[in-house]
Amino acid sequence: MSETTTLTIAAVQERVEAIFRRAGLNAVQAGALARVIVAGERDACKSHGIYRIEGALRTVKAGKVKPDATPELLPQEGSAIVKVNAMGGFANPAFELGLPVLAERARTLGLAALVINDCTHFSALWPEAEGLTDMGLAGLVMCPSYATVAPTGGNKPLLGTNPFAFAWPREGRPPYVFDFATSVAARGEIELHRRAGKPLPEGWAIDASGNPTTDPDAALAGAMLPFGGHKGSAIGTMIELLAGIMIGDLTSPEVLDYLGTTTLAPFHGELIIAFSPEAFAAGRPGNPFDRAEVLFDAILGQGARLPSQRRFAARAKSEVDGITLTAAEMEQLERLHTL
Ligand code: NDP
Ligand code: PYC
Repeated sequence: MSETTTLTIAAVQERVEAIFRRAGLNAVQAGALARVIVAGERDACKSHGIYRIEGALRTVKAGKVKPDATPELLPQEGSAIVKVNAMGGFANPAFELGLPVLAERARTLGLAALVINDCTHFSALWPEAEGLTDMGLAGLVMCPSYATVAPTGGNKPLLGTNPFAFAWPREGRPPYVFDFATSVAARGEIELHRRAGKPLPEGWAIDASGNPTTDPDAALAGAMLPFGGHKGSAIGTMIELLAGIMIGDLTSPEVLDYLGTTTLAPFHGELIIAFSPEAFAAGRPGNPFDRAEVLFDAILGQGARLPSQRRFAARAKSEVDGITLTAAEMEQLERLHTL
């Protein structure tokens, strides 16, 4: 059995943040980035954990993201649309800046949207989704990526893996959250299979000639497939429209043209929509949160699990036992710290 090291969540945060600071990121960028990466490790979401540090650093080195950016909140007093310009930095600090204003507007107006423009986004969306439920709000989060997914019936990369998350707050329990790529799997999963020398499951990808493949290299050179056939293809397209074109930011094909590669983190925008369930349900019978619990109980009552249940169980364990890293992951952290 290979050697492992267990560190507290705070110790991993300190190490990851130090790596980003040494690489020239300002405190605002480094802190927010380290928080989402460490949250990924804490919640056993390896495809968006410390494995992502190298990609973020490569993107900084390539000059495609500004390590010293300070996000700016655009003045739109009272509007349901809250806009934050990430100023060419990462999306995560821009979200942290916009969230309190978004929450205040959603509570006042019943719903509000946060538009983040000019950002690099490489992380999972559930940290943003949970930011909403922490404020007692439900919400949707989405962003494009870069062209790596063929639309159903097509054979070339066009759509992104376009992640989509939803969250609903629950009293005294972890929220209901789902968060997934609109491709069969996140691109990070293909890369992790390649690194582990493992074949992909059938139905994930096609090669450069449009034939089905289970070879991760052939998949990376070809195209990934949308989840659920035409349904995932349409949802991926909706995300290009709402979180690309509608917010005046790049679509996945435009991101690929801009970057010229999928080895750097994508530069585009992000859309977060927050709802106040109380405001929507006002004047109608029943408390929306109590009614939601009835639905969740019925799902669980059939022996099904709720999305994020695995993740929250991993989080509860990490909070007690710490985060266990492999020797290769520890070596990666040491190496990146001395770059
Ligand atoms: P997964 O298929 O691993 O998981 C998707 C969701 O489904 C999770 O909420 C998961 O909960 C839930 N789930 C899984 N199995 C079950 C089950 N049996 N019953 C109920 N719920 C279940 O996600 P993807 O691989 O598609 O995406 C992984 C991550 O990659 C996401 O966080 C996404 O945001 C991110 N991503 C980011 C991109 C970007 O551009 N920034 C692009 C693409 C993806 P649980 O976690 O508890 O298992
Ligand atoms: O895993 O598909 C992915 C991904 C793309 C950009 C960030 N994550």
